[in-house]
Amino acid sequence: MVQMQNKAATFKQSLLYLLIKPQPNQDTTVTIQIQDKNGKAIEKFDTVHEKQLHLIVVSKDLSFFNHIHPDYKGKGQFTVTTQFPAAGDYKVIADFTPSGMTAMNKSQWFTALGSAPAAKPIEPDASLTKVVDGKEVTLSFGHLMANMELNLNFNIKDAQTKQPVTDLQPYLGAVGHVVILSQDAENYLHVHPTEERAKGPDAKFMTTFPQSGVYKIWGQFQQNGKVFTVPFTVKVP
Ligand SMILES: [Cu+2]
Repeated sequence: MVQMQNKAATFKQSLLYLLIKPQPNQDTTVTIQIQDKNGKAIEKFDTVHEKQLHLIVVSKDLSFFNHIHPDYKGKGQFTVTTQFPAAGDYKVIADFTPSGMTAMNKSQWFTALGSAPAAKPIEPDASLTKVVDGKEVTLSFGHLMANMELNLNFNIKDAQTKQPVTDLQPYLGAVGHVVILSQDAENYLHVHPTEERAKGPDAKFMTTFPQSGVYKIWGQFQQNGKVFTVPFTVKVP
């Protein structure tokens, strides 16, 4: 993909047109054009979790995760300025609901030019308790298996005092937002909060893992006006 240097990379799908000038470590404008099979712009989108478009950006090894919200410019076009931390392959996933249609996601791989750092291995976590931004977060499941709806629970404590956190603020209209991808980033799972108005210490969600394998899960929550993101890697038997 070296020939893309100094040129924008463009991708076309029936519903998505991504325009990216992929440069690592500097402001990069991502333009998303959403259109129908005939190339006609889709112009109306439902607001879902407070936004018309949710954009997830991950590195190929899933070590980098970003969840951003492009601005709607009209005529099916959204833009956002963001940064990609290093050279290498990234997947951009657009999650949106054209008015009158069901929620959908469209994605595209692209490459930020330069010499990419070595990929980090994607290995299941030995412990499902993580400390992030002073919070100790423990992930638990009802019964972890493929192809069956199951509950995920994030229990959140203050890492220092071990006191339960009970003042989570709504983030995107709910107690939190959870993104799950299969190890190869091909499966993007829909996750729904089951108690949207909860404030902690527990945040509960539901999803279905389509098949056994390794998945990465990012839970995002807000306290004191700040969003924190907790990653977990699990193996679904
Ligand atoms: Cu979002």
